[in-house]
Amino acid sequence: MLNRIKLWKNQNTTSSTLRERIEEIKKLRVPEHVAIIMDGNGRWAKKRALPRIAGHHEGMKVVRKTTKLANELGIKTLTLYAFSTENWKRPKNEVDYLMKLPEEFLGSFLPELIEENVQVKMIGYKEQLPLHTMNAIGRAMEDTKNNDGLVLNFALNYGSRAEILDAVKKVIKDCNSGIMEEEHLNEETFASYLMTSDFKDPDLLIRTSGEIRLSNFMLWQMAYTEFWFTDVLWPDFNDGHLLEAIEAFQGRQRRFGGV
Ligand code: V07
Repeated sequence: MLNRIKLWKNQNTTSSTLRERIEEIKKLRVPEHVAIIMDGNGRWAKKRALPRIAGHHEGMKVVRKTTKLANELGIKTLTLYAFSTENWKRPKNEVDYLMKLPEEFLGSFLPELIEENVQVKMIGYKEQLPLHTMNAIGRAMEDTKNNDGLVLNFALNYGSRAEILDAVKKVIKDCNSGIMEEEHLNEETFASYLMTSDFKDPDLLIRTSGEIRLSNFMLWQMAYTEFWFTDVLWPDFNDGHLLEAIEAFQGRQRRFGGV
């Protein structure tokens, strides 16, 4: 009988439920800004002999679940890389489908996001995006602008080198017109020229699907960001994986936070 009690206790302490892990995470420093490169949607579909767009659609559902948990954990900003400036090179049918996903996502989930006090934002070059896409996102941003819970920030048609170059050009313009003085240009004032001027730098970057690179994502902003990579494909990414990434982040904080 004693043995059985011991065994039961051991099992109970070695495998925590998601709920228990969430409560432990919330006792420590939760990253304020988490950025995710949601990679592996096409590969997920290929493994199942499905068209790539099926992977993108499955990935969209994971965006919803990830947002919910991030909000619950008290993460303040979740930036999701949904479409890069390089993604226009993909087949036209795939690009057309991707450009419909924001509408589909918001059509299904905007009421819930409003209910959960989430604020929708975006960074990226809006001008090249189809009008139907921008209208849907613009409406969602307007409808959620007074919410003060999680900021759900989509990077769409975003590229970091172009962003930095554009910032440099604006700085030069402002210097020539006298709005800006060279002596006042520093890391903080320069950052205010970037698309991310509303946000603090990411504390944690997650990239799925086994690629270990930044792919032109927030190069300036990630100077001090902790990176967490996983082989898990984005459509397979679940709550347990997000908790694992944050637990790893908190483990690094504990080791290096002392001095
Ligand atoms: C996209 C689903 C997630 C995996 C990565 C690629 C495919 C959600 C959005 C979205 C964007 C803006 C917005 C609301 C939702 C989205 C694109 C692709 C282009 F305001 N998922 N998702 N946009 N994928």
